[in-house]
Amino acid sequence: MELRLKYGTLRLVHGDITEQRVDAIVNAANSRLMGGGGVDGAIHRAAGPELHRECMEIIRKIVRLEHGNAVYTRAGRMKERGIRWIIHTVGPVWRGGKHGEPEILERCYRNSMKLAREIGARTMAFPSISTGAYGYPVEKAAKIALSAIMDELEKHEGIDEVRMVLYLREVFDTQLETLRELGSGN
Ligand code: AR6
Repeated sequence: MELRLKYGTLRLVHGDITEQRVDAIVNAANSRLMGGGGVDGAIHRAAGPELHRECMEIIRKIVRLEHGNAVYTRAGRMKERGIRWIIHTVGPVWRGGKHGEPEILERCYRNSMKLAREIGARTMAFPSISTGAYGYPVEKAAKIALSAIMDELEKHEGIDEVRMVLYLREVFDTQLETLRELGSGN
């Protein structure tokens, strides 16, 4: 499903983010940019060791990436697939919802899109940040993710397409339902 907003299109895809032909893919990273499991592991494997080296250079400068913030690196071997940048953001760890988790998650999406505009990425892909190892409930996360992306695409010029790439069928189905609800409310 896709939804056309003022400055760009939001599209939902069931698939693997490392296989998307977009300018930038977003990584659900950790504060140390160490690589890990889930989508982070898949991105590091696909990009190769150069990505880890670049991440460590960033950590030498900033020590840690705070939850909700975003930085970018090149895409290592994924360059061959047409991906130019990886935007790394750290989602909130779910602790019941009253510890600022919704605000942090929203900032992940908005800051990643701001960074994409700054580096000139016109197409980008997001995973469902925080809904794996960090335990954020999928439906709640879908509302925040899609509302933030839609709002950014209504307000800011520069990104032509944002793809939400959902790896698990049930996460895709939840996002689809949420987008239908949000889209019809427009
Ligand atoms: N493409 C797209 N989505 C994927 C892929 C893929 N190849 N693989 C998994 N997902 P998670 P988090 C989905 O755990 O919750 C890491 O160890 C997955 O099904 O990757 O933000 C980091 O280093 C889920 O829906 O990220 C951090 O320590 C979504 O990606 C921590 O996990 C997010 O799940 C971050 O946890």
